[in-house]
Amino acid sequence: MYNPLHSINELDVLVVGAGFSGIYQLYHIRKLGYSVKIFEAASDLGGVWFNNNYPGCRVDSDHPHYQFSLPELWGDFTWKERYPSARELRDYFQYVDRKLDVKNDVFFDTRVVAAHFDEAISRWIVTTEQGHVVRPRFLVLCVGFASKSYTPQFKGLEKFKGIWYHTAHWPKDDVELTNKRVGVIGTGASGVQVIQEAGPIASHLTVFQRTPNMALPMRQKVLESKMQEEQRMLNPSIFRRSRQTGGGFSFERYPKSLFSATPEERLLYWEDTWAQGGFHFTASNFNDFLMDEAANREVYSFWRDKVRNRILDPKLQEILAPTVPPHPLGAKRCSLEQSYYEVFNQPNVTLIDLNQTDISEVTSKGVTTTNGIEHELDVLVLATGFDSLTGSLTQIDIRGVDGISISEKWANGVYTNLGMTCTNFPNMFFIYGVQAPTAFANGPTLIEIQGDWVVRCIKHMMENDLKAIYATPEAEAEWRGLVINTGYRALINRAKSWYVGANIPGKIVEPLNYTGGVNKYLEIIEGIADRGYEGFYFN
Ligand code: N01
Repeated sequence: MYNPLHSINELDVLVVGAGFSGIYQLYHIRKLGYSVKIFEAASDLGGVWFNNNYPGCRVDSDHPHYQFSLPELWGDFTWKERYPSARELRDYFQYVDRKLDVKNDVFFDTRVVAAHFDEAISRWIVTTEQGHVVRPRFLVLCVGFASKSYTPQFKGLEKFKGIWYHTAHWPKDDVELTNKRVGVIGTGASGVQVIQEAGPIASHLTVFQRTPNMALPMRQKVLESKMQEEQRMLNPSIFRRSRQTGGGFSFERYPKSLFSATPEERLLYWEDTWAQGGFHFTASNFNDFLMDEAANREVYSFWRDKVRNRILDPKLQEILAPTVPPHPLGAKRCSLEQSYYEVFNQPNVTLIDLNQTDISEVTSKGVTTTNGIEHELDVLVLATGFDSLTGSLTQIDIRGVDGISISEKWANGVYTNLGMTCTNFPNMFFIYGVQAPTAFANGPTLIEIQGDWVVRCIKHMMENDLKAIYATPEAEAEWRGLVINTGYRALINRAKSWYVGANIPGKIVEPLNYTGGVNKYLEIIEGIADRGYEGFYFN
């Protein structure tokens, strides 16, 4: 049978992944007239929004921030909700395809398993799972930060007779939760969303919590199309402003330290940002709340009191919003919730504090905890997260000029230049990954900033007939130093979370994100390009 992949051998650019990052690359590279294709492991566009189907899945960035800023794409798409669901985002990606004709250049169900650089021809030799080989000059990895799921080795999991899924592998056909006994392990962003969805419909819901989520009110709302039309003219300003702020949103930290404000000023300001909903509370908070422990504690107290007011049982209050915080607020990602805390007031919901009684094993009937109680379940949801940031790349056999793989290179700590390139891996770029502001940025804003940098670099090389770009080891060491030093200064890294790799047993624990802010990051990377790619050399 004819397979169009066979006709492709040499390409200017191969993009891996057809989510926001990959489509943005395709759009720009194609415009420049270079040959480019996307290889995508899944069967449709959308990246995480195609793969994540678990009940309640939706984005935590509010409208209009979570979309492409390309003028062709925001003029006539009408969003339904302030925080769109995964389903709505999948519709958006179909709209993007209709507008930009994306799918013609995407090979779906095409998983890249290896990429080896051949220095003699300055090309990447890329192999897919089906054994196809292509040789692009440039390899742009747009595989996201959460494409390698993490399932803990629970004893006995294989014996469970009910249905179990990790949230990232939830099937496309609905799994019925109505009137079922549902268990959820994990209370991160995925867990919170499943829990508030399952609580009202399950016959019984058992939540296994290790660390409480300092969740913030989402304040979801339906978007009226007339209001959207009126506000659209602001979009260009909002998208430009998003590049000028620390978090990649159009709102910024309050330009004052917490204790320089009076208690009244603080309270009124917090009430205001709390009422706005979502990350307005954290991203617009006092400018030292993620640097100063005492300031952070004040913010925590405000959060704790707000949350406790919604929980009826004092014992549950203490488990969900403890008197003493387990870590600084913001050191683990705060989720956005709509009815999360009310779920625990329901009589059909049990909260297990794993710090008091841990999971001992999974049995054929459910989950047993160390106090000897067996929690019988029909459906077990593992909302246990991802080998974030590095796992997306280390799961591919990527080898640079010296034959060393990316996972070998990072075995004792991550080294990148600018969170987009690596020494000894010439002509390879990655977007929305490790050592960039990834975890602390609105996705599309950072993806477009990094995407522009990569496109500019490729254009510069094509126009000047430069075969390969190499990051110098000195520049890489300097970037790592900056990421580690700024990271350890911030409270953001004071929790056992995926921000620092502490969620994966055996993974090196260190700051994995650049915490200097999206605006500062943009200034740095643009400066480097303006100065003729300082820290890189070409041949
Ligand atoms: O994963 P997580 P996630 N026994 O790592 C628990 C993005 N995202 O999929 O905190 C018991 O945050 C673990 O407990 P603890 C977003 O950036 C976005 O929820 O380590 N429990 C934790 O509660 C997000 O931050 C959206 O003590 C165990 C949970 O599992 C990132 O993806 C939606 C355990 C894992 O939480 C990851 O979120 C979804 C064990 N052995 C995801 N091992 C939106 O935009 C782990 N846990 C809405």
